[in-house]
Amino acid sequence: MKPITKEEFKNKIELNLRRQYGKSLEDAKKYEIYYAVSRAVMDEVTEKWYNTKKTYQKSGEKQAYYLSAEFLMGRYMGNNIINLGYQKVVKETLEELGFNLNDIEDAEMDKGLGNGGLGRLAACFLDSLATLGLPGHGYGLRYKYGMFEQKIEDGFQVEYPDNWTKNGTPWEIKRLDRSYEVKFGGRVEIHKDEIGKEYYKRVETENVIATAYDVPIIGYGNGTVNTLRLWEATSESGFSLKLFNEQRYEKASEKGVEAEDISRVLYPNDTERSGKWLRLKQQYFFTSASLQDIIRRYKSVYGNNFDKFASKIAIQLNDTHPVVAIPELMRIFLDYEKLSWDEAWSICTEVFAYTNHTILSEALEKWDITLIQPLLPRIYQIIEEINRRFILELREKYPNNYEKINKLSVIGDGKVKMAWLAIVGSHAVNGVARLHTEILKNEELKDWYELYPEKFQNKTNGITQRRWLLEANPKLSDYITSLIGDKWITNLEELKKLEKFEDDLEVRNNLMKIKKENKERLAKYILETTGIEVDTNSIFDVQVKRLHEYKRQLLNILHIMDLYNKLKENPLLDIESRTFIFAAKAAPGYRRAKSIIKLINSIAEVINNDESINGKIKVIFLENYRVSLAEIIFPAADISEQISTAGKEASGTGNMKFMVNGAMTVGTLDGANIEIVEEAGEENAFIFGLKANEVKKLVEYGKYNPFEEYHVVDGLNKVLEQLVDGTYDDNRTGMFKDLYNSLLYGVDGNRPDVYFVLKDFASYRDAQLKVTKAYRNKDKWSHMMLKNIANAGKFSSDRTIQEYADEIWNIKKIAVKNYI
Ligand code: DL6
Repeated sequence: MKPITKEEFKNKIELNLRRQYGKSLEDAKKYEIYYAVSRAVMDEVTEKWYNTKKTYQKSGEKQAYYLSAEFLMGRYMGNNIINLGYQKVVKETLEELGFNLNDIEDAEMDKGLGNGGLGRLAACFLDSLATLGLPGHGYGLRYKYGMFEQKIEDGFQVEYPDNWTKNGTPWEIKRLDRSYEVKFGGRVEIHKDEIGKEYYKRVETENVIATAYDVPIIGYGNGTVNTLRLWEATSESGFSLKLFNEQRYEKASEKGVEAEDISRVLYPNDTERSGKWLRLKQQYFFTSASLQDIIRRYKSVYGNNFDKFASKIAIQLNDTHPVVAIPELMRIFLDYEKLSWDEAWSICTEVFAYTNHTILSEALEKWDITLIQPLLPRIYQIIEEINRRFILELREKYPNNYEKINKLSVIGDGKVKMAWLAIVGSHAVNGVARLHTEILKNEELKDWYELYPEKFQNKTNGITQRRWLLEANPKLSDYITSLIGDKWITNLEELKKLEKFEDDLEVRNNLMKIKKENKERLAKYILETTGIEVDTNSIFDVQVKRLHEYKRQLLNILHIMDLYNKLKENPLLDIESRTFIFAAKAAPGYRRAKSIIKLINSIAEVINNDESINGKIKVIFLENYRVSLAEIIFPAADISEQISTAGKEASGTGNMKFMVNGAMTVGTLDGANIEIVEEAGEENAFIFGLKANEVKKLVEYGKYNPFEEYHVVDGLNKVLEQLVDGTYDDNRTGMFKDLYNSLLYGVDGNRPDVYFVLKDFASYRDAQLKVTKAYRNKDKWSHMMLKNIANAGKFSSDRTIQEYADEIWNIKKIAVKNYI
């Protein structure tokens, strides 16, 4: 295909504007230009997309499908333009038309169809699959409302619907020809076929229609366009004209609303039974539609012979959310395709693989039988049968060891344990960083590892450098390319070549200069959104991630309180100026996480308005953390706060984005921090705190008493008392008192300071002192920065995906041919 010219591109933009809005360039709004530019680019994508599909089909090679309840894609336009190699032509065309590409990009709403790390990882994986030319696609849910829009009102988090489709959705294609029926409820009947063989039939079900929306996933510079297929739910008989005409309006659309609820919101609040019901519905809905789609595609080539299924298809289960796919594939094989149990089961276990993303045992999903049985009666029967057969195996392996058999049973205590089902039904189980996988093998899933050692693998997470360096940090990207060429874009290990400049002062000064410019970009955003002016010579110390107690934003803010106290006691205190930057969303029902947001904001209010400290420290909470905001934050950070309680963070991926953008880690030896430090060198990070085995021992001995820290660690008692003495205002909600109690006394039956915030406080403060010292020595600092960037190669999701492809999926690169 010939590359598009500026003239052609301009014509396409104008044409799309006229067609979509009946407008010319002169009177088009920014989001209309965004739409028209996107559609113009989509015209170019569709041919490549077609060629990719055709090539895959003709090759007959194995394909992988990534089933995930979350895909945190962010914005499409900038990334797609870059991967297609159209950045120059689009930028220049827009400039000639009097627009700025960055401004137009800002009109695109983020696709926040995920919560945090797990969903963003899925998005990075798709980018890597396409860039590596691997036949791998995503399947998920097209939530009408993604992750909520967060506003901070009076210091509190307030949630608003995230209406991401409001500026149009030019990057997707609705596929009316790809829709499937998904059945809920009803009963199971046993029938006999012509030869007298029994089969199961679901009757009196509520049927929901799944309709596909396809999003192109564009590989960098290689002509590959894979697919992310997201399902939308509608009802077959969604609207009753009869009831409407009887003026029973609510009743008339009731069925439609109920069906549409399935793809209405990401993570419906599931504290109540009805929320849980909806969540399970979502999971079954998207996995069933995806499997029906995969089977349709397979059958179009191989007909009803499933012998090749496992050698042509790999399915990755992203956490437990899509695990109901295992009994669903069994159901389809048994009830529709009439395979025997053994045939069906052997295919299933070869096809599925499961990734675990959490050590928090409370986060491992379990469904009440009283929920799953009425909602998915046939699925429940199949799970029972899977478990019955599994228990028979266990009895042989562990005769009379009832305790172990009970522990491993997929069904127990009135619940179905989805992680257990995943392990039984998959050929591979992986953790997402080395420490995480070791903890799974030796602690959380110890019995399972003993039973199936061959299934366990580690796949340390990664991030795509195309979004997190090339797109997010154009200045640094250009500079790196000028030093070592541009191969790093598809092979991040190339960054290692930067090491030859480690003694080159000019290079290191340039890195510092770029960092400063990126800090200025962030400072401008901060000023525009909060009205607060920050000093770009100060250390930008950043903690951005979901708000969770184990991630310990509380440790960060307690340290800030202490620093502020010290500064008040001694205004001449010799510290380096710092801007502490936070951004985080708390789950709507997670009260303590919301208290921490309120605390950060109350402290920010006091500190930022205290003239006596001469702006030496500032605290910024940026609202509505999302991918596009993260793209401005990472390049501007000096310090990356990765301070989870050791053993709790499965991997982390923000830590990798900071590293590749030249920020230094202040962190515990947790998750992927361990591997980051290994690569960068411990002297190029600020490591503190308890190690995972020390945390484990403290928990086991049960002797930890936070009052010891309270009394012994200088300044800590003052900080803690300030939580309850009115120094900071929680608007009489009792939120700060609860934080105080949770740290010192334990609430709701929990032990005090579950996450060892106080235990690690002194060591954290020491690490922060080292930061101050290191930052003063610009020579040292710029060297550390270079070392971090140069050694970030391991953390590309290209490396991770190649490992999945080779060691779990067994799929190979396919070069796309031209069919049109
Ligand atoms: O694997 C991606 C990401 C990890 O980097 C984070 O460490 C981990 O917390 C996250 N896990 C989840 C799952 N639920 N919980 N909790 O989001 O996965």
